[in-house]
Amino acid sequence: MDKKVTEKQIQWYPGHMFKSIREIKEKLKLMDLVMILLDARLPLSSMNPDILKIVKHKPILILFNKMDLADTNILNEHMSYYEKNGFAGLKIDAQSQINTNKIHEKAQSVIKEKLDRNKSKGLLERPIRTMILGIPNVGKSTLINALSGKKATKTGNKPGVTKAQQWIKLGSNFELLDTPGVLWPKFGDRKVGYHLAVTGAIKDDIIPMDDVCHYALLFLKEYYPKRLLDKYEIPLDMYDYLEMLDQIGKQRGALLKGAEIDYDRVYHIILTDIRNKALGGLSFDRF
Ligand SMILES: Nc1nc2c(ncn2[C@@H]2O[C@H](COP(=O)(O)OP(=O)(O)OP(=O)(O)O)[C@@H](O)[C@H]2O)c(=O)[nH]1
Ligand SMILES: [Mg+2]
Repeated sequence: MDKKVTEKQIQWYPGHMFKSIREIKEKLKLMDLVMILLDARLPLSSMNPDILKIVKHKPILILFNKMDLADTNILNEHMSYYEKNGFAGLKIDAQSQINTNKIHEKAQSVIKEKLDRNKSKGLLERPIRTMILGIPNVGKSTLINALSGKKATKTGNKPGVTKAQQWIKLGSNFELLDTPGVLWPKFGDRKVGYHLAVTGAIKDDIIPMDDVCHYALLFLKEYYPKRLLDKYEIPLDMYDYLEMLDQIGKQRGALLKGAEIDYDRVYHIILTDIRNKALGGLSFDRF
């Protein structure tokens, strides 16, 4: 079958994201600190430049979430990069609650001067007021539920689950504002759009599947060729995108009547395997 690879600029910036940005600006002055959740698999592509511009004068704690899905060595490199640039950071897995118990102490250290000042003025210690910011589907609501020890907010394995801001008070540690995930109007680098699409930050029904899977397979071929061999029996000397698609289709039995490859099913297999760690921990951003 002749398949033509299309190239489109990926974009997703509906009106509710624009509105969310305005609401974030309005609430900012109430915050002691802001927490930016990045996706540990793409610590550069998942940093929203518009958000960073808005919050850059506030104390910031960066949480690298979904550490369980990332390639650990590459994640550590990115964490050092952010640290060198003056950001406090912590890697976490909000779903399995790894390192989430360290967040309060880390947040306290970021705003230590303010806390010390308040203490010397004799002010009573109060919960740290913070907002959780990040791209869609990065795990903001899951983190809030982990910190609160109950299902305080709705979560889901697709972008755009949280529709409005919501305050959650957590005993004496935090007062947290959950916010809807936001992207920005235009991704400067095409790779950013691909990384966001592959990992599920952009609604699947608006992404050009063929184009995104093309990018993903060539990326995996470059950085993780052995995993393609182990998972789909793609030979190490096979580099052609269409041949790789056909191989996955045959190996997984994604066939139409007449034994033609069912490409839509192949796209689904690729993205699901990447997102569910069936190909191991992956890091998409590289220096
Ligand atoms: N593997 C893994 N999955 C996670 C982690 N944190 C969250 N998830 C999953 O990621 C998906 C999205 O989580 P949410 O908490 O709804 O994400 P959100 O950032 O609130 O998304 P929006 O409200 O759409 O902006 C859910 O399926 C979570 O179970 C993590 O650390 N590791
Ligand atoms: Mg949410």
